[in-house]
Amino acid sequence: MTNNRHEELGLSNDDVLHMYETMLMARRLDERMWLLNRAGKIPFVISCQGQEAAQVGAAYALDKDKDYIAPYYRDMGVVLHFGMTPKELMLSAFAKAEDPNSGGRQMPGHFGQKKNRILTGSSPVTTQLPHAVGVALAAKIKKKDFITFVTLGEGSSNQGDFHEGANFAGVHKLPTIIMVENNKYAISVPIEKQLACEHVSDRAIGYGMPGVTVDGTDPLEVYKVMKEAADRARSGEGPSLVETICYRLTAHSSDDDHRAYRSDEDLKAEREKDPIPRFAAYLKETGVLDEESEKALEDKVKKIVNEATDYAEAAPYAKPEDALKYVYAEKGGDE
Ligand SMILES: Cc1ncc(C[n+]2csc(CCOP(=O)(O)OP(=O)(O)O)c2C)c(N)n1
Ligand SMILES: [Mg+2]
Repeated sequence: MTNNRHEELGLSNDDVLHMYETMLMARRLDERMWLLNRAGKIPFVISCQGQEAAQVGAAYALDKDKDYIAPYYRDMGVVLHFGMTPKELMLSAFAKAEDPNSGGRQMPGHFGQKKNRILTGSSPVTTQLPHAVGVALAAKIKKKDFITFVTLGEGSSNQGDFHEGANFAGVHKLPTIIMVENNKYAISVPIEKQLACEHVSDRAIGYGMPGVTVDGTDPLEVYKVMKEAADRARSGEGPSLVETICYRLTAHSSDDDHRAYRSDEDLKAEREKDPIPRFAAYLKETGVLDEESEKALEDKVKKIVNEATDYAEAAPYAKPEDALKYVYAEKGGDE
Protein backbone atom coordinates (compact mmCIF):
# COMPACT_ATOMS: atom_id res chain seq x y z
CA MET A 1 0.00 0.00 0.00
CA THR A 2 1.21 3.48 -0.83
CA ASN A 3 0.91 6.63 1.23
CA ASN A 4 -1.73 5.26 3.57
CA ARG A 5 -2.63 8.43 5.42
CA HIS A 6 -5.82 7.16 7.01
CA GLU A 7 -4.10 4.46 9.03
CA GLU A 8 -1.65 7.05 10.33
CA LEU A 9 -4.67 8.93 11.63
CA GLY A 10 -6.06 5.82 13.33
CA LEU A 11 -8.82 5.31 10.77
CA SER A 12 -9.64 1.84 9.45
CA ASN A 13 -10.50 0.92 5.86
CA ASP A 14 -14.13 0.63 6.97
CA ASP A 15 -13.97 4.15 8.41
CA VAL A 16 -12.77 5.71 5.16
CA LEU A 17 -15.22 3.70 3.09
CA HIS A 18 -18.00 4.90 5.36
CA MET A 19 -16.76 8.49 4.95
CA TYR A 20 -16.80 8.09 1.20
CA GLU A 21 -20.29 6.59 1.22
CA THR A 22 -21.63 9.56 3.24
CA MET A 23 -19.95 12.04 0.87
CA LEU A 24 -21.40 10.21 -2.13
CA MET A 25 -24.85 10.04 -0.55
CA ALA A 26 -24.82 13.80 0.07
CA ARG A 27 -23.73 14.44 -3.53
CA ARG A 28 -26.29 12.15 -5.14
CA LEU A 29 -29.14 13.47 -2.97
CA ASP A 30 -28.14 17.02 -3.86
CA GLU A 31 -27.99 16.24 -7.59
CA ARG A 32 -31.43 14.62 -7.40
CA MET A 33 -32.80 17.68 -5.66
CA TRP A 34 -31.66 19.92 -8.53
CA LEU A 35 -33.42 17.66 -11.03
CA LEU A 36 -36.58 17.74 -8.92
CA ASN A 37 -36.35 21.52 -8.68
CA ARG A 38 -35.92 21.97 -12.42
CA ALA A 39 -38.84 19.59 -12.97
CA GLY A 40 -40.98 21.90 -10.83
CA LYS A 41 -41.43 19.37 -8.04
CA ILE A 42 -39.53 21.00 -5.19
CA PRO A 43 -39.25 24.73 -4.54
CA PHE A 44 -35.63 25.30 -3.58
CA VAL A 45 -32.15 23.74 -3.37
CA ILE A 46 -29.07 25.07 -1.59
CA SER A 47 -26.17 22.76 -2.34
CA CYS A 48 -23.48 20.93 -0.46
CA GLN A 49 -21.71 20.13 -3.74
CA GLY A 50 -17.96 20.74 -3.42
CA GLN A 51 -18.05 20.89 0.40
CA GLU A 52 -18.79 17.23 1.25
CA ALA A 53 -15.19 16.38 2.19
CA ALA A 54 -14.98 19.19 4.73
CA GLN A 55 -18.37 18.27 6.16
CA VAL A 56 -17.88 14.53 6.48
CA GLY A 57 -14.21 14.73 7.53
CA ALA A 58 -15.21 17.13 10.30
CA ALA A 59 -18.29 15.24 11.47
CA TYR A 60 -16.23 12.06 11.68
CA ALA A 61 -13.99 13.64 14.33
CA LEU A 62 -16.97 14.29 16.61
CA ASP A 63 -18.96 11.91 18.80
CA LYS A 64 -22.24 11.56 16.93
CA ASP A 65 -23.92 9.98 19.94
CA LYS A 66 -23.05 12.76 22.35
CA ASP A 67 -22.02 16.06 20.75
CA TYR A 68 -24.35 18.88 19.68
CA ILE A 69 -24.15 20.42 16.23
CA ALA A 70 -25.37 23.71 14.80
CA PRO A 71 -24.94 23.19 11.06
CA TYR A 72 -25.54 25.74 8.30
CA TYR A 73 -27.65 25.26 5.20
CA ARG A 74 -25.06 23.47 3.04
CA ASP A 75 -24.22 20.81 5.64
CA MET A 76 -25.96 17.75 4.24
CA GLY A 77 -22.76 15.73 4.83
CA VAL A 78 -22.72 16.71 8.52
CA VAL A 79 -26.37 15.92 9.23
CA LEU A 80 -26.23 12.62 7.33
CA HIS A 81 -23.33 11.53 9.54
CA PHE A 82 -25.25 12.60 12.64
CA GLY A 83 -28.18 10.37 11.71
CA MET A 84 -30.59 12.35 9.56
CA THR A 85 -31.69 9.91 6.86
CA PRO A 86 -31.91 10.43 3.09
CA LYS A 87 -35.68 9.93 3.38
CA GLU A 88 -35.90 12.69 6.00
CA LEU A 89 -33.82 15.03 3.83
CA MET A 90 -36.13 14.38 0.87
CA LEU A 91 -39.22 14.96 3.06
CA SER A 92 -37.73 18.34 3.88
CA ALA A 93 -37.02 19.09 0.20
CA PHE A 94 -40.66 18.31 -0.65
CA ALA A 95 -41.85 20.28 2.45
CA LYS A 96 -43.96 17.38 3.65
CA ALA A 97 -45.60 16.98 7.08
CA GLU A 98 -43.20 14.24 8.10
CA ASP A 99 -40.10 16.43 7.56
CA PRO A 100 -38.30 16.12 10.92
CA ASN A 101 -36.71 19.58 10.67
CA SER A 102 -39.88 21.66 10.77
CA GLY A 103 -42.78 19.66 9.29
CA GLY A 104 -42.31 21.55 6.04
CA ARG A 105 -42.45 25.04 7.61
CA GLN A 106 -38.88 26.16 6.98
CA MET A 107 -36.96 26.18 3.72
CA PRO A 108 -34.76 23.16 2.97
CA GLY A 109 -31.33 23.40 4.58
CA HIS A 110 -32.74 24.67 7.88
CA PHE A 111 -31.72 21.57 9.76
CA GLY A 112 -32.94 20.68 13.23
CA GLN A 113 -33.55 17.30 14.84
CA LYS A 114 -33.68 16.89 18.58
CA LYS A 115 -32.97 13.15 18.72
CA ASN A 116 -29.70 13.63 16.84
CA ARG A 117 -28.77 16.76 18.82
CA ILE A 118 -28.97 18.97 15.72
CA LEU A 119 -29.87 22.49 16.94
CA THR A 120 -32.59 24.10 14.90
CA GLY A 121 -31.35 27.06 12.89
CA SER A 122 -32.91 30.17 11.45
CA SER A 123 -32.38 32.07 8.18
CA PRO A 124 -30.23 35.01 9.36
CA VAL A 125 -26.73 33.68 8.78
CA THR A 126 -24.38 33.14 11.78
CA THR A 127 -27.12 33.19 14.42
CA GLN A 128 -26.22 29.52 14.94
CA LEU A 129 -22.82 30.51 16.36
CA PRO A 130 -24.01 32.11 19.63
CA HIS A 131 -26.47 29.20 19.93
CA ALA A 132 -23.67 26.61 19.75
CA VAL A 133 -21.56 28.65 22.17
CA GLY A 134 -24.50 28.81 24.58
CA VAL A 135 -24.90 25.03 24.49
CA ALA A 136 -21.14 24.72 25.11
CA LEU A 137 -21.58 26.98 28.15
CA ALA A 138 -24.28 24.57 29.37
CA ALA A 139 -21.82 21.67 28.98
CA LYS A 140 -19.29 23.54 31.10
CA ILE A 141 -21.78 24.56 33.81
CA LYS A 142 -23.28 21.06 34.01
CA LYS A 143 -19.86 19.42 33.76
CA LYS A 144 -20.99 17.29 30.81
CA ASP A 145 -18.58 15.66 28.43
CA PHE A 146 -20.17 16.80 25.15
CA ILE A 147 -18.76 19.47 22.85
CA THR A 148 -20.51 21.63 20.27
CA PHE A 149 -19.74 22.12 16.61
CA VAL A 150 -20.91 25.05 14.51
CA THR A 151 -20.38 25.77 10.83
CA LEU A 152 -20.86 28.76 8.60
CA GLY A 153 -19.64 30.27 5.34
CA GLU A 154 -16.76 32.74 5.14
CA GLY A 155 -19.14 35.56 4.17
CA SER A 156 -21.12 34.88 7.32
CA SER A 157 -17.95 35.22 9.41
CA ASN A 158 -18.27 38.98 8.86
CA GLN A 159 -21.52 39.17 10.82
CA GLY A 160 -21.46 40.56 14.36
CA ASP A 161 -22.69 37.24 15.76
CA PHE A 162 -19.37 35.68 14.76
CA HIS A 163 -17.40 38.15 16.89
CA GLU A 164 -19.77 37.94 19.84
CA GLY A 165 -19.93 34.15 19.86
CA ALA A 166 -16.23 33.52 19.21
CA ASN A 167 -15.17 36.09 21.80
CA PHE A 168 -17.49 34.65 24.46
CA ALA A 169 -16.27 31.10 23.70
CA GLY A 170 -12.65 32.26 23.95
CA VAL A 171 -13.09 34.22 27.19
CA HIS A 172 -14.87 31.31 28.93
CA LYS A 173 -12.77 28.55 27.30
CA LEU A 174 -15.90 26.77 26.10
CA PRO A 175 -15.89 23.33 24.47
CA THR A 176 -16.83 24.37 20.97
CA ILE A 177 -15.40 24.16 17.46
CA ILE A 178 -16.20 26.81 14.89
CA MET A 179 -15.71 25.63 11.32
CA VAL A 180 -15.84 28.06 8.43
CA GLU A 181 -16.45 26.44 5.04
CA ASN A 182 -14.68 28.97 2.85
CA ASN A 183 -15.98 28.54 -0.70
CA LYS A 184 -14.75 32.05 -1.60
CA TYR A 185 -18.17 33.42 -2.52
CA ALA A 186 -21.01 34.92 -0.53
CA ILE A 187 -23.69 34.62 -3.21
CA SER A 188 -22.00 36.80 -5.93
CA VAL A 189 -19.50 38.60 -3.67
CA PRO A 190 -15.94 37.22 -4.11
CA ILE A 191 -13.59 36.65 -1.18
CA GLU A 192 -11.45 39.75 -1.87
CA LYS A 193 -14.49 41.94 -1.24
CA GLN A 194 -15.33 40.07 1.98
CA LEU A 195 -12.12 39.94 4.02
CA ALA A 196 -9.24 42.36 4.60
CA CYS A 197 -7.07 39.61 6.12
CA GLU A 198 -5.78 36.63 4.17
CA HIS A 199 -7.47 33.83 6.09
CA VAL A 200 -10.60 33.71 8.20
CA SER A 201 -8.48 31.69 10.64
CA ASP A 202 -6.23 34.79 11.13
CA ARG A 203 -9.01 36.14 13.33
CA ALA A 204 -8.61 33.38 15.92
CA ILE A 205 -5.78 35.17 17.73
CA GLY A 206 -8.19 37.96 18.62
CA TYR A 207 -10.37 35.44 20.42
CA GLY A 208 -7.53 33.66 22.20
CA MET A 209 -8.03 30.39 20.35
CA PRO A 210 -5.99 28.46 17.79
CA GLY A 211 -6.94 29.00 14.17
CA VAL A 212 -6.03 26.75 11.27
CA THR A 213 -6.71 26.72 7.55
CA VAL A 214 -6.90 23.36 5.78
CA ASP A 215 -7.66 21.90 2.38
CA GLY A 216 -11.40 21.32 2.56
CA THR A 217 -11.35 18.98 -0.44
CA ASP A 218 -9.49 16.36 1.60
CA PRO A 219 -11.58 14.69 4.31
CA LEU A 220 -8.49 13.25 6.00
CA GLU A 221 -6.82 16.66 6.42
CA VAL A 222 -10.04 18.04 7.84
CA TYR A 223 -10.46 15.04 10.14
CA LYS A 224 -6.93 15.51 11.45
CA VAL A 225 -7.34 19.15 12.52
CA MET A 226 -10.87 18.58 13.75
CA LYS A 227 -9.74 15.66 15.91
CA GLU A 228 -7.13 17.90 17.54
CA ALA A 229 -9.76 20.60 18.09
CA ALA A 230 -12.24 18.05 19.53
CA ASP A 231 -9.59 16.65 21.92
CA ARG A 232 -8.75 20.19 23.02
CA ALA A 233 -12.40 21.06 23.63
CA ARG A 234 -13.11 17.84 25.51
CA SER A 235 -10.11 18.23 27.77
CA GLY A 236 -11.17 21.73 28.88
CA GLU A 237 -8.61 23.69 26.84
CA GLY A 238 -11.28 25.67 25.03
CA PRO A 239 -12.50 26.49 21.53
CA SER A 240 -10.84 26.32 18.10
CA LEU A 241 -11.43 27.95 14.75
CA VAL A 242 -11.03 25.72 11.68
CA GLU A 243 -11.21 27.15 8.17
CA THR A 244 -11.69 24.67 5.33
CA ILE A 245 -10.95 25.82 1.79
CA CYS A 246 -13.79 24.49 -0.37
CA TYR A 247 -15.34 25.11 -3.75
CA ARG A 248 -18.98 25.87 -4.41
CA LEU A 249 -19.59 23.71 -7.47
CA THR A 250 -23.11 25.02 -8.06
CA ALA A 251 -24.72 28.43 -8.12
CA HIS A 252 -25.49 29.87 -4.67
CA SER A 253 -28.94 28.27 -4.80
CA SER A 254 -31.49 27.07 -7.31
CA ASP A 255 -32.65 30.71 -7.60
CA ASP A 256 -29.20 31.97 -8.67
CA ASP A 257 -27.29 31.80 -11.98
CA HIS A 258 -23.56 32.07 -11.26
CA ARG A 259 -22.70 32.48 -14.94
CA ALA A 260 -23.68 36.13 -14.43
CA TYR A 261 -20.64 36.72 -12.18
CA ARG A 262 -18.20 33.84 -12.81
CA SER A 263 -16.13 32.98 -15.87
CA ASP A 264 -16.31 29.62 -17.65
CA GLU A 265 -12.57 29.04 -16.98
CA ASP A 266 -13.01 29.68 -13.27
CA LEU A 267 -15.92 27.26 -13.04
CA LYS A 268 -14.04 24.63 -15.03
CA ALA A 269 -10.95 24.98 -12.83
CA GLU A 270 -13.05 24.42 -9.70
CA ARG A 271 -14.59 21.25 -11.14
CA GLU A 272 -11.05 19.82 -11.22
CA LYS A 273 -11.01 20.13 -7.43
CA ASP A 274 -14.17 18.09 -6.88
CA PRO A 275 -13.60 16.20 -3.60
CA ILE A 276 -15.63 13.13 -4.60
CA PRO A 277 -13.41 11.79 -7.44
CA ARG A 278 -10.35 12.93 -5.48
CA PHE A 279 -11.20 10.82 -2.46
CA ALA A 280 -12.24 7.88 -4.68
CA ALA A 281 -8.77 8.08 -6.30
CA TYR A 282 -7.11 8.01 -2.87
CA LEU A 283 -9.18 4.97 -1.85
CA LYS A 284 -8.19 3.18 -5.05
CA GLU A 285 -4.50 4.04 -4.60
CA THR A 286 -4.57 2.56 -1.12
CA GLY A 287 -6.45 -0.55 -2.25
CA VAL A 288 -9.59 0.24 -0.21
CA LEU A 289 -11.83 0.63 -3.27
CA ASP A 290 -11.80 -0.93 -6.74
CA GLU A 291 -13.93 -0.53 -9.85
CA GLU A 292 -16.31 -3.26 -8.74
CA SER A 293 -16.88 -2.05 -5.19
CA GLU A 294 -17.19 1.53 -6.43
CA LYS A 295 -19.96 0.47 -8.81
CA ALA A 296 -21.70 -1.49 -6.04
CA LEU A 297 -21.57 1.57 -3.78
CA GLU A 298 -22.99 3.83 -6.53
CA ASP A 299 -25.83 1.34 -7.08
CA LYS A 300 -26.57 1.13 -3.36
CA VAL A 301 -26.66 4.94 -3.01
CA LYS A 302 -28.82 5.34 -6.12
CA LYS A 303 -31.36 2.84 -4.80
CA ILE A 304 -31.60 4.71 -1.48
CA VAL A 305 -31.96 8.08 -3.26
CA ASN A 306 -34.69 6.64 -5.52
CA GLU A 307 -36.61 5.19 -2.58
CA ALA A 308 -36.28 8.40 -0.57
CA THR A 309 -37.54 10.44 -3.55
CA ASP A 310 -40.55 8.18 -4.16
CA TYR A 311 -41.47 8.09 -0.49
CA ALA A 312 -41.23 11.86 0.00
CA GLU A 313 -43.07 12.68 -3.22
CA ALA A 314 -46.01 10.47 -2.19
CA ALA A 315 -46.04 11.64 1.46
CA PRO A 316 -48.85 14.00 2.59
CA TYR A 317 -48.44 17.73 3.16
CA ALA A 318 -49.15 19.19 6.59
CA LYS A 319 -52.78 20.17 7.25
CA PRO A 320 -53.38 23.91 6.72
CA GLU A 321 -54.32 24.38 10.39
CA ASP A 322 -50.95 22.91 11.43
CA ALA A 323 -49.41 26.24 10.37
CA LEU A 324 -50.69 27.65 13.67
CA LYS A 325 -48.92 25.01 15.75
CA TYR A 326 -46.07 26.20 17.98
CA VAL A 327 -47.13 29.81 17.41
CA TYR A 328 -49.99 30.12 19.92
CA ALA A 329 -50.51 28.12 23.12
CA GLU A 330 -53.20 25.53 22.54
CA LYS A 331 -56.29 25.58 24.72
CA GLY A 332 -55.86 22.92 27.38
CA GLY A 333 -52.44 22.06 25.98
CA ASP A 334 -48.98 22.49 27.44
CA GLU A 335 -48.03 26.09 27.99
C1 LIG B 1 -28.03 38.18 8.35
C2 LIG B 1 -28.23 37.76 6.93
N1 LIG B 1 -27.82 38.56 5.92
C3 LIG B 1 -28.01 38.17 4.64
C4 LIG B 1 -28.60 36.95 4.36
C5 LIG B 1 -28.79 36.52 2.92
N2 LIG B 1 -27.80 35.49 2.61
C6 LIG B 1 -28.11 34.17 2.67
S1 LIG B 1 -26.81 33.21 2.30
C7 LIG B 1 -25.81 34.53 2.06
C8 LIG B 1 -24.38 34.35 1.65
C9 LIG B 1 -23.56 33.70 2.69
O1 LIG B 1 -22.28 33.45 2.17
P1 LIG B 1 -21.29 32.54 2.95
O2 LIG B 1 -21.37 32.82 4.40
O3 LIG B 1 -19.96 32.65 2.33
O4 LIG B 1 -21.90 31.07 2.76
P2 LIG B 1 -22.04 30.22 1.42
O5 LIG B 1 -23.45 30.41 0.94
O6 LIG B 1 -21.03 30.72 0.46
O7 LIG B 1 -21.77 28.82 1.81
C10 LIG B 1 -26.50 35.73 2.26
C11 LIG B 1 -25.91 37.06 2.11
C12 LIG B 1 -29.03 36.17 5.44
N3 LIG B 1 -29.60 34.97 5.26
N4 LIG B 1 -28.81 36.56 6.72
MG1 LIG C 1 -19.07 31.40 0.94
